[in-house]
Amino acid sequence: MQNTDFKARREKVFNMMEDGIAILGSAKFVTRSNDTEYPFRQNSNFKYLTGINEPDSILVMTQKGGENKTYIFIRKNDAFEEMWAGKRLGLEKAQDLMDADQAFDIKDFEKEIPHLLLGHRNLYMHFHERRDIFDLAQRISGDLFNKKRKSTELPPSEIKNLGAIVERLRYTKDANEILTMKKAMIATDKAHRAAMAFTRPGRNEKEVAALIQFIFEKGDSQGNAYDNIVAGGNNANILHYIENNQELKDGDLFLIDAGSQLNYYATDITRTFPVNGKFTDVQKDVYEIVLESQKTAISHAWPGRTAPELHQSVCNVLTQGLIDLGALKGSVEENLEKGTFRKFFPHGTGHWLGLDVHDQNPYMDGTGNPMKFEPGVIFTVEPGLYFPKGDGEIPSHLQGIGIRIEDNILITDKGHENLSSMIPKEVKEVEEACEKDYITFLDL
Ligand SMILES: [Mn+2]
Repeated sequence: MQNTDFKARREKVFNMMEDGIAILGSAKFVTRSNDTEYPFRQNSNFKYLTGINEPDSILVMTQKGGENKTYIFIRKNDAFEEMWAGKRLGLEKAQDLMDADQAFDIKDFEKEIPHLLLGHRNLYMHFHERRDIFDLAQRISGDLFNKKRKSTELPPSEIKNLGAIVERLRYTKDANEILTMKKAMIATDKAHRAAMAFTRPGRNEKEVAALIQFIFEKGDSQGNAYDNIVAGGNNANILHYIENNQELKDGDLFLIDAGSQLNYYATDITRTFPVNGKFTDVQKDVYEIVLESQKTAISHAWPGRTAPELHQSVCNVLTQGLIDLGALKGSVEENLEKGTFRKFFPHGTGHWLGLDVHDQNPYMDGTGNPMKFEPGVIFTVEPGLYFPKGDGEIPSHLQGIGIRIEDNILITDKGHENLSSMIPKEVKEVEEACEKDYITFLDL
């Protein structure tokens, strides 16, 4: 990515600000236990505006009288610290990478921030993240106000949500972002195919999970975008099942929701296939209903359409399907009116996708209406049907079946592009993929 991308994005933020100062903190290390930490994961908005991958960093953007300035506070180079904990970017490289006007040592934040705060009416901060920086900025503004109340240079008196501005910009992805997500999809495709080929009765979910993770880490790939769901048989009916440690049984289905990431850009793909490679008749019947609902929803993915419209199209197809399967009684109309499908399809049809797997983009516009699709918007379409074992209200031949099919859709000028169309999805394609030799996916 070019340095100018970050500057261009900040330029757009400046354009949406009225004179003011914006303060945005990086992510922090999160404790795993005692003195060990989880792998560092940068805050997505911070990454989007700076490109910087380090903790203990704060972005400050000021706008006054048409003049825009960007400052970065970050850890200084320190040979001793870097010997223990790894290389740091340092002030100069950070300033260069993100094309900032000036870089400061993060240790000087409290010293420098008062004079940066003065003379701006509006303080832009993320309302829901880094409460510590939020509190600090308010405390320092309060102290300054008490000292300077008779001066012409006052600290900010109004707080605005920076998150809403950045997350609206993130709603449409540029050409670089789209290319990155397409590249991330290569490993995701490979991992799903490898899982289909590798799976057979007697294997454990965790072995398949490890194979997927291996492919997500191999070569230029950069791991998983979220905790992979690797759910055999009835485990598929636990929507966020991540234990991934049970034996796979002959005759069961196998639901895998797994996506790799690249430069933090997520893919999010679900496929469901038979453990032994062949769908039973009833599994196929349910699968075809979910697949039809998914294709119907994707066919409505055009600029100007909305996510609720896609969801409604899914609900219509699934309700008819549930009646055909004998899981629901009565007419399509009365079932839709009562929302009876929710027992078997309790989640939404999809979500925005980008730097976060559930990308932080608005779902509603300023007037309380659903956001309209625009070219560059990317989202998931992931209908499912779930029939948990042991629920006496569910016909016994359906119990234990849990199916979800999820693709990632890009809205284009002319309609849409399915970014995951290469991953087997039709019954015949899936059964053929299950026949393949998994060794070919390992490149050892
Ligand atoms: Mn998803």
